[in-house]
Amino acid sequence: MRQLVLIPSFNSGPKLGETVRAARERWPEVWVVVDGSTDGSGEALLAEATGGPAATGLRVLVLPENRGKGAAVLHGLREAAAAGFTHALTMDADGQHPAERIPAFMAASRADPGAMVLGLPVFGPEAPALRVRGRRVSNWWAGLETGWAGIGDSLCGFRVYPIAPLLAAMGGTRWMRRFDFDPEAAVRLSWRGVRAVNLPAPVRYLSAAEGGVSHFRYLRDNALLTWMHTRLALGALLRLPVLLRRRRLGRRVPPPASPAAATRP
Ligand SMILES: Nc1nc2c(ncn2[C@@H]2O[C@H](COP(=O)(O)OP(=O)(O)OP(=O)(O)O)[C@@H](O)[C@H]2O)c(=O)[nH]1
Ligand SMILES: [Mg+2]
Repeated sequence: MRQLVLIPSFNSGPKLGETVRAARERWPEVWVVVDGSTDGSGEALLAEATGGPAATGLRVLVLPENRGKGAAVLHGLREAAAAGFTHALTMDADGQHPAERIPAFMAASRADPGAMVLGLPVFGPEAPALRVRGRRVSNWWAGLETGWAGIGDSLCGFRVYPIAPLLAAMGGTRWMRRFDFDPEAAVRLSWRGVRAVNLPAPVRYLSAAEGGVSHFRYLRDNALLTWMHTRLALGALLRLPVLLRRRRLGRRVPPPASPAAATRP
């Protein structure tokens, strides 16, 4: 088993350098995929990565054009698999994810290598209510699509994936390349029989003054997520016999009553 930290980054500004430093303090192998960034953050990191022995374990892959978060992760996963890595911890480049949780997540993955270790976000009071409510809806759908197989949070990008089944899942669809990556990865891996281990992960929303950047666009990305859940719900219908059999075997998690109930605080 070989584990690395994989950070997709698109125009993350100065937070990219801070995030990478924090990750490298906790893990020896940290790779960054710079996804067609135009803000100079990639160049600065690239210079650091070619800076002699201090850069050992740091690798920066640069995509010349922006392709989307999922496509950036996929590029990193393929390179990582070719280099002999078996598991990847993905985390955002924008300072929202807790680097101090890397060792605990990697340990959980080592204890159960066949599983995916999913971050269960613990939000502070600054988290936008609309986003927190929206993810409850996404979580409800992910539960339904997997027969309530135990996905704690469908959207959190702080996770450890077993690389081989994720590459197989992504190879089978042309979706999962943008914002639809995180939920679809969890659902498709669950369909492939990959168990979910859920661990808490504090997630911060940084103000612009603190260097926070988000590329989430409410209408565009909610439309993408709605289409994603539509096709995953159809995929779940096709897999209904398998999902029902798994539920009968006892791998069930009690579902909330409805998406509306799931959105109630
Ligand atoms: N949105 C977006 N993110 C990308 C892309 N390529 C790489 N990423 C990285 O994917 C991660 C998630 O992107 P964010 O825009 O922060 O999305 P998010 O954290 O789910 O959304 P917020 O909760 O609003 O911050 C970050 O590390 C981005 O830098 C891309 O094309 N679009
Ligand atoms: Mg973010």
